[in-house]
Amino acid sequence: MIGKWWQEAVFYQIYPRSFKDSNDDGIGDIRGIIEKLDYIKSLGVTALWVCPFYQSPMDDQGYDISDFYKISKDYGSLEDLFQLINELHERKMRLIIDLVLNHTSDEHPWFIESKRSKDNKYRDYYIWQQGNNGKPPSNWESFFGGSVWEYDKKTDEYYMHIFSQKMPDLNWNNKEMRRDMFNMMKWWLDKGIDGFRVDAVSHLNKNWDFPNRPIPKGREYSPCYDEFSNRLGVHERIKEMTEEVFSNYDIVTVGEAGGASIVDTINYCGYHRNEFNMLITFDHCWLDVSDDITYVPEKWTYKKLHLPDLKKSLSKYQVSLYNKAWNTLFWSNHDQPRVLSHYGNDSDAFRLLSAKMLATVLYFMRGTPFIYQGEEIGMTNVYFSNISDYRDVEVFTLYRETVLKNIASKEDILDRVHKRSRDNARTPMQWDDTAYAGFSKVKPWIKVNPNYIDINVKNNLNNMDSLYYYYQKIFKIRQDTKAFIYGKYALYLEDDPNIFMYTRTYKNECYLIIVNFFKHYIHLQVPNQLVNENAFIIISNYEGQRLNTKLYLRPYEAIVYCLN
Ligand code: TEU
Ligand code: CA
Repeated sequence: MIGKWWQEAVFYQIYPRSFKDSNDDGIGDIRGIIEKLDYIKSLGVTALWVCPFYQSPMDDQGYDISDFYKISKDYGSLEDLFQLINELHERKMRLIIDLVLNHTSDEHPWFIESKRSKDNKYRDYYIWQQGNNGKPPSNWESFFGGSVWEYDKKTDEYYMHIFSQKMPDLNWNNKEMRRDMFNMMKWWLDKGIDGFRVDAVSHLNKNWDFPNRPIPKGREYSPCYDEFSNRLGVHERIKEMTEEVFSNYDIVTVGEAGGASIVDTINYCGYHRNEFNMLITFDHCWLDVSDDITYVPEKWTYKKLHLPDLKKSLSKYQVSLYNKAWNTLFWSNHDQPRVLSHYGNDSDAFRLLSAKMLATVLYFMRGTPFIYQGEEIGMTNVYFSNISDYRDVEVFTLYRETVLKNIASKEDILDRVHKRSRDNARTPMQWDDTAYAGFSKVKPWIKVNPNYIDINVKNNLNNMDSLYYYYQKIFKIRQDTKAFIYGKYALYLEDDPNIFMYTRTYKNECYLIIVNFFKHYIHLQVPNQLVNENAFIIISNYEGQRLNTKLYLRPYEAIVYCLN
């Protein structure tokens, strides 16, 4: 299947709280997005994914929704959102919005009712269970740390929350709840949006036997995510959603399913599955976590990246999904550290080169690019020295479960937070070098990264060699070259620890992508069959070098050759 608009699209992800503040209250908003649409469009972006802007107590920055039909006062009004849709459509761009189905806020009227008594209509909208002799129903660990169960005194039962305590999980076995959710989805689609990114969808189905599972040494709960992730039953739910809602609209749907295997992925978004159009998974984002989970959950662990692991991970999806399903291509989002600090090199000397290398290696692959705000200007992780500068509930639970329980030192935890925290991606967008980076005229809800003086949109736009123009060029090339959209992928030198090299082939066209992933100089022997006298360079991050059987690659050098 080829030729769908979303296969040829370039998505730009916006985290509204941190993008642009239009009314100077320190919080980004919908009108701020509207102000910047021309900036985004000139990058070559054709569609936006905007993270949640619904009414919310903001325990998890809006993923905890207390009214699906209202816009948070922080972000504006429904009229603002309708204007955003219109302004996008006038520019021939599209909008997908976040659809959060796994949970609501504990301040949602459904949950307030649900808590009231065991026999009210909404009780069964959530997952309530009796305790086990004074203990929670199971020993499962929440993604945000601590137990997935929270005790409720009034009715003497526990409710499940796989994220924060303020995000009770919905019970997708309940038919009325599903009907209410489908109506909500239709309501939004009737407003003219072009699709959904479906949040945490892999968790809609749980193991209702709630078995206790082994607890790793030194830890309190069991990180047995498979009890509530990517279980087969979830596909029945998604199929029903497609039948009842999605299939009646000309839209795109992108599911988010952390931990989905290749088989799972094809189940979620295979061309003939009637589920989603694409899937977001994180295999390639987690290749530098270690198994040292003696006192912190896996996501806070670290080891050095082994490049062949990354090649294997990305290539596996490139190859296995061919003719079966369509890939998403992304390095970062609002839940990941900044890729430039994560897999690149954020030092002054190598920032630009490594950022261009990362863009080259990923965005010439097969699939739809999803870039994250600030990636195109080279934003980096932030290294706050105080825990109190962070805003993410996940950081607070980590701190509570380790430092406050005397399990780890403050320094240790801060170092892990520097590497992994989601707030790395959530500092305000850096527009220029004026106070607060031109994001707002007042102190923002989270501190600006101090490197905004150098790293900002204004500097990027004033320099033809900048990352912004490099991204623009990549997207232009993709748009003009079907081979980069539909061409077949083949990996070379899969065990080489430094070089990432692959080809894209389509009809009689062939392209060769070569990058040096690290900072040392490398002698590279290019396989003979790829070397061709007429090869020429399409894009590179240095003064280019002609294709030859022997190449000497400079730090982070990236080159794309046309071989025909
Ligand atoms: O993230 C979901 C998420 O991180 C997990 O579902 C993921 O699949 C898991 O870590 C895999 O092991 C989304 C949002 O992107 C995030 O910002 C929210 O905090 C979260 O859902 C809850 O809504
Ligand atoms: Ca604002």
